[in-house]
Amino acid sequence: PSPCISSEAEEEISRHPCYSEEAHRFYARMHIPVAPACNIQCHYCNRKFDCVNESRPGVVSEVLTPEQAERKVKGVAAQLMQLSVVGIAGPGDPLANPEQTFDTFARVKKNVPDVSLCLSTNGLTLYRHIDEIVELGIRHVTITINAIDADVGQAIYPWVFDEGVRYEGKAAAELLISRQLRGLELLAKLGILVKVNSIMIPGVNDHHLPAVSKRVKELGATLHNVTPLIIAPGSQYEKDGRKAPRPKELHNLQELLGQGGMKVMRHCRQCRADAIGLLGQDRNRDFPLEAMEADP
Ligand code: CLF
Ligand code: SF4
Repeated sequence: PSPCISSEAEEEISRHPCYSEEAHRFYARMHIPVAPACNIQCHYCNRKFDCVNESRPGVVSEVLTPEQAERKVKGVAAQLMQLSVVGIAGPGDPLANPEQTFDTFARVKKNVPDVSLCLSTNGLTLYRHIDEIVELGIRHVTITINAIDADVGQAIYPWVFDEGVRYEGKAAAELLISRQLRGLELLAKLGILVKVNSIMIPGVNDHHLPAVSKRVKELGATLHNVTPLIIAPGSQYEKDGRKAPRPKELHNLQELLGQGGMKVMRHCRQCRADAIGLLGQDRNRDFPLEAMEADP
């Protein structure tokens, strides 16, 4: 336990299957896919599939409306006793769909108040949603930060789109990175538990990730989760012939980051945007929406 983490935060971490390796044996998470749109482009992504930032490519989650999501969460919570976290992580970026995302969180909070709410985002518009996050009592936020240097970032993000303006090249990476770091700092100052996800992309950001880890730790991130690049079919990186890191390379990097003093997550299972169950389990099909139709 770290001296700068409150006992309340420790309690919240101990019930979250991603933030605590121990918890993932006992506690389940449920993702609700209510957020189809995205406001940036990553070279490893193909928009036909789920957001790769916290997911595996090549899978398609069926989008639910907030009403359907409410029904589904109520049904799953009644049947899945281990459920401790309800997260929104796609299939696009949750904050590129703020109405759906926050409407859904509000419904979950009202109907299933004993689960924690969890949000995963690319961070572009995070700073504009701090008040909603606090008001809804969202205590866990993940930001995918693959670079803190725009020279590295421009090899990952061809464009970002914000308030009617499309940014390209280095300007796109500069804007995204500055927004991610600002969002992280604002949330951490409020005591919200921020996890940073980074995709390890050999030849692009692998040597840069220790610098990312150091910076996000300084800004108050609780945990760093580095996951291997998995290239979506049809993505730019597939065309470029990029390769995933070998397991050993990933392991070595995680060791290095741990030595730098950061708490490193090593049990991520790169969930789908509609995953239900313990990490690694995909029990979505056990809980069809049609079965939730009749309100008990
Ligand atoms: Fe979901 Fe993400 Fe919350 Fe966990 S997943 S929104 S923090 S409740 Fe967890 Fe899945 Fe890895 Fe994500 S294992 S992909 S880190
Ligand atoms: Fe794809 Fe997610 Fe990147 Fe958006 S943030 S382009 S959905 S990987």
